[in-house]
Amino acid sequence: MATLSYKTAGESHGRTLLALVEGLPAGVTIDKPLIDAELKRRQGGYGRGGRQRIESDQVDILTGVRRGQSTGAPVALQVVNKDSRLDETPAVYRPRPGHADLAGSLKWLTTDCRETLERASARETAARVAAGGLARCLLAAFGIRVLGFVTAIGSAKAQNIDLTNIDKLLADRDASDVYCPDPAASEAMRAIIRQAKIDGDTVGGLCEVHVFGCPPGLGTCVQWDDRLDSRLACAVMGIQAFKSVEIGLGKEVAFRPGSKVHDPIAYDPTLKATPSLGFVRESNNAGGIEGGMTNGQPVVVRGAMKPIATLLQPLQSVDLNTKAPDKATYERSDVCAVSAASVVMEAVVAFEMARAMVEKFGGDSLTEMRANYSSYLDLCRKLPFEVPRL
Ligand code: EPS
Repeated sequence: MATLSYKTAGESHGRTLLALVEGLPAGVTIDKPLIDAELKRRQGGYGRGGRQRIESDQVDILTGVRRGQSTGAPVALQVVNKDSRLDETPAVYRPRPGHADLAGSLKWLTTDCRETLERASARETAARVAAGGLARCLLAAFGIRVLGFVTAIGSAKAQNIDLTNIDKLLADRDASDVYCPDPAASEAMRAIIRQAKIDGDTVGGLCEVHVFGCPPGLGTCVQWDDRLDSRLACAVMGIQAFKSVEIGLGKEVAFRPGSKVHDPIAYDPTLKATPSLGFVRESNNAGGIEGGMTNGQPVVVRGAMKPIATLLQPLQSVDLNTKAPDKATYERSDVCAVSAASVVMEAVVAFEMARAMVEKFGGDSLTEMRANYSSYLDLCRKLPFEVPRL
């Protein structure tokens, strides 16, 4: 089966960050300005630390693209670190609770947490945003849009998010420096970040990603690790500092009866031409996925990020060399990176959606994939078949 995959490499203060993307069909128009815009957004958000004033992340597309289009060969992406001084970075002997420091030092048999933290750092997510950018270029060819935003920072929660007008949602999100489309909530979020900074503390929050224009049948129910919901959960949980993932209603399903959870099905022939094929729902509690497959409704994924583990007022720790009690090390860091994390979440969700598209419709080229896509939707519209299917 054709599939799409990627790996990343690179340290926070190493020479560069890399992503190697395999399985991108030939003929996808690569929108470098779009990828760079997402990298820039990842660097932003109210509450970010000093590093982002040093870096100006841009993607270098090293392989697999000719004259602006993918060739079908692996695509190597690079985001160069300006703050590159890996060999000169100081040792860290006092692990930060909540960071990879202690677990990684024990794993790799060292007392210098630097060995672990350089790779564990969320700086690596720049490479994931670049890979997600390629996925978005593929999805754009099918009219699929992926939109992420922040819905909570600390106790400040978004209340009024109108999902019916995607362009307005995007404009409202981009008008907010915490990437939240609700202006009143954005103000409250800023106040929480300001206070955390004064207190020498950090804050986490919630991000939500919506995917519009998905055809039904992406993912599968036949194998647990090929379900689209399990793939999405893996991708989102794989983001540094993410502690929970939800699809649609998420954990709220546990507190309601079935009649208040499942989305009744209706048919509207005027929508037959859309990817929903005319099967409409008044609610989308399933978050667009039933049985591990898209059902034609927007896909909705939510992720919770814990507060950054590096505190200006450090928590209690021990020195790994002496075992004596001491305060955890303070490293330059962010007070809140939830806004940036929403961009990363958007990227990893986009990648999983693109992977599911390649697995269902994949061919070697976008032309072949498009032909498979439209013939599949045509077949769906022709149901029921007059002759037995098999
Ligand atoms: C980050 C870069 C890092 C941190 C942060 C995210 O840069 P530096 O360590 O040089 O300040 O600001 O990384 C972490 C949250 C972490 O835990 O390591 C980035 O580019 O996103």
